[in-house]
Amino acid sequence: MPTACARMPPTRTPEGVRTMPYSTENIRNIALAGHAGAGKTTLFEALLHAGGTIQTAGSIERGNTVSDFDPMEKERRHSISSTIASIDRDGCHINLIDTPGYAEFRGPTLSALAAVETCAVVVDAVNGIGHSTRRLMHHAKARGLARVLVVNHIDADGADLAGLTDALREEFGSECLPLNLPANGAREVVDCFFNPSGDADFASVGDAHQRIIDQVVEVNEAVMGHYLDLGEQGVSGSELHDAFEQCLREGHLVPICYVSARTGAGLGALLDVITRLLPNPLEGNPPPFTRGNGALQEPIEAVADASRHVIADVFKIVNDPFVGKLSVFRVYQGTVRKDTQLFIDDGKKPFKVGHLYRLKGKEHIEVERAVPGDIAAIAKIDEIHFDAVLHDSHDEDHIHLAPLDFPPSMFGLAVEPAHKGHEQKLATALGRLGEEDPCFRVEHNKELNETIVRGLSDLHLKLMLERVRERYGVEVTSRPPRIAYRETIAASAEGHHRHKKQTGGAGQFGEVLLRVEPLPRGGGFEFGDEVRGGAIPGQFMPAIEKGVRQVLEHGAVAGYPLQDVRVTVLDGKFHSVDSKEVAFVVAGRKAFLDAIGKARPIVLEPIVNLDVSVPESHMGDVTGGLAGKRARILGTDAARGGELVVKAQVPLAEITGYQTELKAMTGGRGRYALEFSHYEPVPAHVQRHLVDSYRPRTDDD
Ligand SMILES: Nc1nc2c(ncn2[C@@H]2O[C@H](COP(=O)(O)OP(=O)(O)OP(=O)(O)O)[C@@H](O)[C@H]2O)c(=O)[nH]1
Ligand SMILES: [Mg+2]
Repeated sequence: MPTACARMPPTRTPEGVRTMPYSTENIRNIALAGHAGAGKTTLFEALLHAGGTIQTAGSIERGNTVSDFDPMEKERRHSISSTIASIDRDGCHINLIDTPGYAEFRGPTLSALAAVETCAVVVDAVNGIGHSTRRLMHHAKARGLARVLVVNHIDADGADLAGLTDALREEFGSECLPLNLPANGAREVVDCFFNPSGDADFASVGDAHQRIIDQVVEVNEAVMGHYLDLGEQGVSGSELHDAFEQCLREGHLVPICYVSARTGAGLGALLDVITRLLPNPLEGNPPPFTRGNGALQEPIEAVADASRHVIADVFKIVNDPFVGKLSVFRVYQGTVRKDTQLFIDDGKKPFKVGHLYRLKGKEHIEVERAVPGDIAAIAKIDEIHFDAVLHDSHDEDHIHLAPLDFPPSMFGLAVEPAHKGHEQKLATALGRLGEEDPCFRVEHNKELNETIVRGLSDLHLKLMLERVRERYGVEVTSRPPRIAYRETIAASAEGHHRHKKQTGGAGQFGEVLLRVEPLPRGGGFEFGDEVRGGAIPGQFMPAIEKGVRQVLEHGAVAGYPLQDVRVTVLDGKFHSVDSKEVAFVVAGRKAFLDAIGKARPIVLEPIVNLDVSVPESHMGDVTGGLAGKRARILGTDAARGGELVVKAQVPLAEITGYQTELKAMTGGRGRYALEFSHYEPVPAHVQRHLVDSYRPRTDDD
């Protein structure tokens, strides 16, 4: 069996801060994700307490937890941003990240997934699987993370743990297997991995043990051979650990663990699973780093070797008006030390790491170094931005970590300061908040001289604007939301443009023939080059791509960003004197517009998953109301307190004023939550209206 990390004695920094020396293989990085109210923040607190990081555990109700320290989080009793703290146990250094469950704060949650090997998806034993559970399981899988399902609230009355376990396996696959089981009326849990027998509240410990061992040995022929020949005792600990880790990496096993963050049941067992079984930064799937831009991007490997050049990725920014900017990063390669000089992305000028910190909620604890795999923070370097790659040599210029699949920011509001003269203050405040939450975007519409903020829901924008007032003292007025439509094409077509201009001196010449093809929904954008025989020299491809991207950004038929399209340059002509970058930018853009015109352009609208919780007596009003909004009702679930949850998919454009409507319909007793689901073509009459009201920018060539 794998042993826990080697024990090492603690040391003290000159300031007297107690630190444990640890190397990469002793690190575990875990994000707690899951639906709102599942108990992540309480579990985070309970684990810090059980692991000895804090002496007493706070609670959400008392507002004294390590996470949720922000006044707005305390007031709302929900997490809004991610929080990091660590546990030193059995020689392991566990970096835990608590993340918000509300779909509006998916930005900070997904950002945290980029920094960890394991995502623990926390499920509330009473309320069961929700949209967010599915979404987060999907995101974690897509990112190649090891996943663990943590069933919390096992102490609660009415928890049907056997039923939930079946439901989890039905929903997420038979690879979801209990690693421990609740026992003694959910007052404790009994391990089923290291332990082949015992009594549990439901299911047989022996069977659970057998199933998990069978699943683990299946991935590796050599281990399987030993197992079949010699039985479990013939398989060595390290063999089993390696096979277990491989299972997690390949998604062949998703362990289920049971806890009560309130009573403490299962916490020790969960910590044991973390230290003994979960991947360290040398294991797991490699992080998706690439070098280069556009079509020239190639994957590269960051090697978790402490002596190599530094590669680190910034996954969280906090702008405190008093303390300044805090940049939190994960080290992938090399060692970041106090006094190291680091470059930001492709910047030429380095900055010096004055102080390096480990985080414990809002506390910053000074450390000397951060080894590969560790999470650390630097203060007061204004140039650092979210997603920046920090490195210590120009050999690592042009390196990026693949972006996360953030949901699109569908809700928009046009905002302005309530008091004249506060324009600059507002711009600064919005910019700072945009740095903290990648799903909160700020745009400036030059034509209308309008600032638009975009976010994931009306609540998201409302809270962000509240922050502007609280943190930066700027009052804001806003106007009704706009819908983030998208454009795409429904057919393949070719487009052509010859750009030729002779104005006195040197001319401009560029000719492009290209093909456009629809990609599946969510396919984004692909750009390829199939030009033969040097008809267009390779050096002009980036210019053509630039022209194409201009259209992607501003749209072709209705003024909305274009997506899900593949563009392939097929042929063209150039002129040895007159062909310049600008000529191919124009030719690329116009050839693309020409192709789109022939490729059945369509406008897409965001469709959201809507959960409306209402007392049973209002059920009919709600479903009736939704029927008039082009909604598809997916079903109805029973929830706590005799409420029903109506689940539906509905176009976002139809429910922008739903808050008021629902309140009126239910006398304030209804609640709803929504989350982006996908894009779908708008009905023909809506498309006609959007296209007719679009006034394209005047041509500028
Ligand atoms: N009975 C019981 N209550 C719990 C347990 N864990 C959390 N709670 C309570 O559930 C509520 C929600 O807990 P949180 O920890 O804030 O949930 P969360 O998942 O962090 O929620 P978000 O931050 O909104 O995503 C609080 O009132 C907790 O006290 C548990 O294991 N048992
Ligand atoms: Mg929370």
